Amino acid sequence: MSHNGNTKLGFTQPAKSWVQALPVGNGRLGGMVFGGTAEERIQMNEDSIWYGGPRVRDNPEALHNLADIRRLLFEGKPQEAERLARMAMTSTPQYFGPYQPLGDLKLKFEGIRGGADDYSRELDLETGLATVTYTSSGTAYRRELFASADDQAIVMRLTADKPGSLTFSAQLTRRPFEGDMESLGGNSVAMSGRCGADGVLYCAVLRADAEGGRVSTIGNYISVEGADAVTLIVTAQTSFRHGDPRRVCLEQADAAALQGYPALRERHIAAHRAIFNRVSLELGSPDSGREAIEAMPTDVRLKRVRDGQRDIGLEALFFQYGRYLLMSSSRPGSLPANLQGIWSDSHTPPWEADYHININLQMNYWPAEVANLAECHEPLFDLLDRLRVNGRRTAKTVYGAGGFVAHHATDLWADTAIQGAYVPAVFWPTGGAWLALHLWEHYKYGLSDSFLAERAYPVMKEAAQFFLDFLVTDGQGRLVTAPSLSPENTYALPNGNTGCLCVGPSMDTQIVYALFSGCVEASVRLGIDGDFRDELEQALVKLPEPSIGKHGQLMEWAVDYDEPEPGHRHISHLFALHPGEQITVRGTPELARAARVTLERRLANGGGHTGWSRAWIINFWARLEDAERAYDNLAALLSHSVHPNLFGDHPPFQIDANFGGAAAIAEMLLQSHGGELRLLPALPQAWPSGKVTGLRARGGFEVDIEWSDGKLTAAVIRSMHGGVCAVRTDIALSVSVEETPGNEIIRGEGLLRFDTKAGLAYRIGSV
Ligand code: FUC
Repeated sequence: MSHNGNTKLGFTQPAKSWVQALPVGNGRLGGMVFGGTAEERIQMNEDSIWYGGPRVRDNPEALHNLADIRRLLFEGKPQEAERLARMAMTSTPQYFGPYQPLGDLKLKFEGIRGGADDYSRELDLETGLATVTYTSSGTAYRRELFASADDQAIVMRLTADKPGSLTFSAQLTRRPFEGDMESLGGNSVAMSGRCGADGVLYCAVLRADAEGGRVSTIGNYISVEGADAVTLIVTAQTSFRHGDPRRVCLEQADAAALQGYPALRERHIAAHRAIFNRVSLELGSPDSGREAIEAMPTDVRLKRVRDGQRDIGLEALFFQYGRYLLMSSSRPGSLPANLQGIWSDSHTPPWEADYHININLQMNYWPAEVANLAECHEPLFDLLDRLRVNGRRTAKTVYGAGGFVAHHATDLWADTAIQGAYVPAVFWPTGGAWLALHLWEHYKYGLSDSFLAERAYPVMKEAAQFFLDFLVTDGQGRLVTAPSLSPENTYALPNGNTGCLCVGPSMDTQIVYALFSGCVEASVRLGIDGDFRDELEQALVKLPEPSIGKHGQLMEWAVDYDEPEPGHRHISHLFALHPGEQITVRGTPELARAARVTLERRLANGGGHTGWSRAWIINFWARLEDAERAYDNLAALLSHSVHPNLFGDHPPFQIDANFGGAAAIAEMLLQSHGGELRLLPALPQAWPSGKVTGLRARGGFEVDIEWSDGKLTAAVIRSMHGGVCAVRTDIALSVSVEETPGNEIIRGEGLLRFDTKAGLAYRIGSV
């Protein structure tokens, strides 16, 4: 196998299971490449294939029971409140339908018997190409596959080193819910169907163009005989986007075929590289004897890591893989990356493979800005636009409130109702508010005033309006959410009872604090909405402060309850530490210490057992600038919570660990919350030297950092918008404008501030 560097996954066998297959995607279409020799299976997805249609599910009983539910909570009777909420608030029907597969592309080859030699199956993150090569009976075969964003098709090229060697059948299948198969004559077949009585219509088209030999259709099959080379094109669409998905599939397949393979390939690679290569990461020096390890197959490397050996190249690969997976599952015009990105082979996937918005969907987007994939964030904003419409209705029907609300999970249709009846999760009205903060983050990195005015602020404002109506006064004049809960945790009452539903869980207060403060700042920047701003400011001072409990921990609930499960996977009450910025090491040292106690207690009680939870923990330690704890948890993530193809493991597969883990690696190298850049804030001993280029920082900067012997050696900060740049450092630095070396404008230690001009780069060196 070729040298891996840190941008390739490679195997020396076909995939036996789905989590050994290699993922490709263009945001909307996904493929999992198994790479069999006699039979190939490409399991495929299209992002809008979900079971069932849009529904209005808000429970009409909710509003007139709301006061009673609140009263029971204030009286300290959570179980009675929960009983009533379960019946009066849970939506009807209770569940929305799951995300489902498009189907499989299956190839069956003639003349390939027994074992194949020189087998290799690779995924090149830099080009987005999956490649399968092997030799059989003296003939060398090669397959190359990618999902093109420009051409909206999955494209596969088959070649062999001897003319006329390609004889195979190709078909589309969708077991166990087969679609209607259609032979289009010539060289194409189609498959179409409907996902439930009121769900989307879908269609997929498969087309084969061969050089040499013969192509024909026989029933549902495409037959290729004695070809020298073949290009297969799959297109797929649903009625979610198009009135006539079949027509669009045919047009897109024709348009792709017309270009021919070399042009399709070249266009794809150029567009893919233009995004992927914005960031590079090298951990350790290139000549530190890692080549031998990096040339090993990915599963072998992973096994070494599970056996306790270190592979920092795999850590860099995991970071780049996170970026690759985000650009493959979330691109402008696609739906957001769901619990499995876009890759799912089940008609009944875990948690419907939906959008869980009490941590998981947000975590998916943590790397988007810092890892220089800002446009991949857009599908989330499109979803928010639709949540806002449905959420107005839910806010009014369920709570009698203005603004918009979304609960703990949503789907293709941007459903905002209370989803399901699992009490620890569902009665949580803060999902939409948390998502709205993603618009604010996007603005803070990119500083586009039109984005703030037209997209971000209106959604943030409406999310805030809901809470201005929904918040109630507790006995002490403070404003709190009720009913709500601390995602998905349970507390113990002194009488032995347990509860989930509560008044004023810390996470809610922290999210509302971040949202209201963000709206205040945004309205000042935009110079609008003075009265609304006053209202928010008056509410802000009535929000409870984060408080410290009997163990020295940050309190999860308004009352310092005991926890039946102290190692719980959710650590919601540390939102203020990450992704929020209310708690910082230097700004609120006591709260930062309490956050540390909370983390230590969770970990001492078995915390971090799901992949995403472990990924969040790394981010927390990075924010606490505890490099070694961050690194230990990264090592634990890689050794316990990833599959052979490096997909994150909940278990089962869930993609948030990939994205949260990638974001955490960035967070260890660069932080920019709280108005200052910190270079290498949590650099572990395991990464004594290295280089990262192209990370983004809030305030409109792009940053390259180099270090050796555990110390920063040089950094370049490119200013996109001008303005003051503040850099926190613990070693003496000098800053000069890069174009005129030696033109030192500042030297110092601690917090360096310097003015920047848009378009100029500033070189930072140690003195
Ligand atoms: C939240 C988590 C679970 C799982 C699910 C999809 O409910 O508590 O661990 O990740 O989302």
